[in-house]
Amino acid sequence: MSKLIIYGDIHGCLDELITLRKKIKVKSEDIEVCVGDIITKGSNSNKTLKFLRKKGIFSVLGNNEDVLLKYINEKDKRALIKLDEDRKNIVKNLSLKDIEFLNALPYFIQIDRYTIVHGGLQNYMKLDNLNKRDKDKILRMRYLSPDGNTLIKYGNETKKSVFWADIYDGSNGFVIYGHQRFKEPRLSPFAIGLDTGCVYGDKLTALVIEEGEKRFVSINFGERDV
Ligand SMILES: [Mn+2]
Repeated sequence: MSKLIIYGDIHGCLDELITLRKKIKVKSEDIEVCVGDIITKGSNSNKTLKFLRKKGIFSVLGNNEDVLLKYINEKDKRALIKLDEDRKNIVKNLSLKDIEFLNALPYFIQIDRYTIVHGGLQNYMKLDNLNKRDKDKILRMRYLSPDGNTLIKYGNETKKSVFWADIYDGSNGFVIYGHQRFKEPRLSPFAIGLDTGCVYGDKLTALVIEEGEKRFVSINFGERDV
């Protein structure tokens, strides 16, 4: 039986990804998908991209890839996008194939009843009919107003804000997401958050689904042996 393997935010932590794949014992027939934010912040962003391409690992688009793509594709808006040294270096070292790969990243991937997105979903959204605003929200969603209608800007959440996954009703499948960092994988009735902050010194987590059974496998930042 092949496994479905979903990785949390990698952010250029290639060594940890390689170690995690060894620990999972990935086989050629397994399907591997990333929740986005595969690059930026970590030490090996460009190498990570090449690795994913070579291994046939899929990903959805993350907000960090989105910013780079805006910079690359919308040359007239470049002056408005401030890239730090890390991002400038990544852009400088991208091959045409890397850019093709990034441009092809979708907002969501659906496999069986699982829906993989970077940030999150709101209950009103229809995946087959997303407008530009919905797409932008999918990349950046964390907290919503108490009624669940309005996205709260990063850092502006209050005690009354609700985390999107806590009120998600499962209407677009069981969602696997990243973007919001947690100490441990976060379980909600119809969603699992996988960003456990590897690039910040915590760990890289994968959700492995095999014959309907789910398990988490993690590698600590800097861990090299399994
Ligand atoms: Mn993110």
